[in-house]
Amino acid sequence: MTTINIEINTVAYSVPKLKDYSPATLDKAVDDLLSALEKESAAVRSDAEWKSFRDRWMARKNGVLTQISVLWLGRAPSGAKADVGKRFNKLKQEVQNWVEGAWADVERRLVEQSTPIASGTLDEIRVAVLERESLDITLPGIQRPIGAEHPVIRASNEMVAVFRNLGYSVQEGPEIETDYYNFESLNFPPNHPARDTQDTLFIANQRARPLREQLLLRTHTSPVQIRTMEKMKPPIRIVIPGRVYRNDPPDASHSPMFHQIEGLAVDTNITFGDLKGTLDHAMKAFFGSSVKTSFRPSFFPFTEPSAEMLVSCFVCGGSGKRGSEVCRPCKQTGWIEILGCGMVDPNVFEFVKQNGYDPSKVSGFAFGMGADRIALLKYGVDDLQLFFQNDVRFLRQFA
Ligand code: 2NL
Repeated sequence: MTTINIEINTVAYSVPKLKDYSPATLDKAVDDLLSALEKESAAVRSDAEWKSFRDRWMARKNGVLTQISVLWLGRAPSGAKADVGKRFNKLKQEVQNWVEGAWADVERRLVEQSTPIASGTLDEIRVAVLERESLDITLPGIQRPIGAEHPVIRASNEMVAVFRNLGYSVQEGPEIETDYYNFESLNFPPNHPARDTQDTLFIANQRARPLREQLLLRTHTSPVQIRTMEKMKPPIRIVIPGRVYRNDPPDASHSPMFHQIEGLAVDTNITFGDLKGTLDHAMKAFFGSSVKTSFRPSFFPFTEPSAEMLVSCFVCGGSGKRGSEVCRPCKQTGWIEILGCGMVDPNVFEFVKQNGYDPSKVSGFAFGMGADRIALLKYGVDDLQLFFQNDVRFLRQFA
């Protein structure tokens, strides 16, 4: 059998005006009030309900007691005042008792509902509640696991730190760039085939703009070097870490988003010797003092002459062999390609000539490397995709 409890909505009690002040009328009014009080008190179930019950009856502003003191006591003829006053004081006491009682019921209900704590007398329950709500502030706190630096960011920061220690400052710039900063000012003229090597991701609907203002995702961090030369006069020494984008399908060594670190030094009389000395030092500081460096000719649109730098393989020590096995990172050559570099092409300086970069007065070297690649090499990871899948079991190993 199913029992359905139906709650009958009764109209809430409201304080009536008294038509006379005879004891019979007063008795009846008090009785009505008390039975309403009892009923409302029994309906209180929760903390919030109890608060509104208390306020309805006892609030100074417009509570039932206040209304009674206005409507009954205040309007009583002088002959009835004393009697009404006495009844009012009794009522007040009665209301207080019911309100307190209702709270005790709520408390008891809370304890019963949620506890293994035993029931008992009100005092026993109070002690139990207190005990449960008490807090031992000498207990150790809850340890929340904190994240770890991502290996690519860590490698990038370590490389940046090497250059900071040489007096280089760190610069950053936008990842959405204009054609001018990403290509034109770096000596990639419009329609020049050198642009094809970059697999650029273009922002849609830019055709209506002049070419130099068209937006794209930067393919290298070099635009920041131009932006910095526009705002800082020579001499400068800067490193630029950041994300770059190319339309390369992802595989073990490619990703459409990857990280670069570029550097630039411009002053009077900067030579290729400065480039070699600086980069040789940087590689020893980053990979270990036993690595050697080697340079071979290359081409970049923004440097002339240009070179590729290699470091001796720090896995096989340059031998190309690991015991009887071949050395993978250097493909048995004993050398690993690490970065591209060169002397800043005078054509690049022409774009910032007005800010003191007159190619007949200053010279400089620049270099760029893949931060993801140096992280792969330094931490012995064999698949670039592991850096971007964000599997905590992988990332945790770098914590
Ligand atoms: C590479 C090669 C390189 C630069 C970047 C540069 C910037 C300016 C002027 C001249 Cl503003 N050069 N940057 C120079 C040579 C190489 O990067 O393979 N990067 C991953």
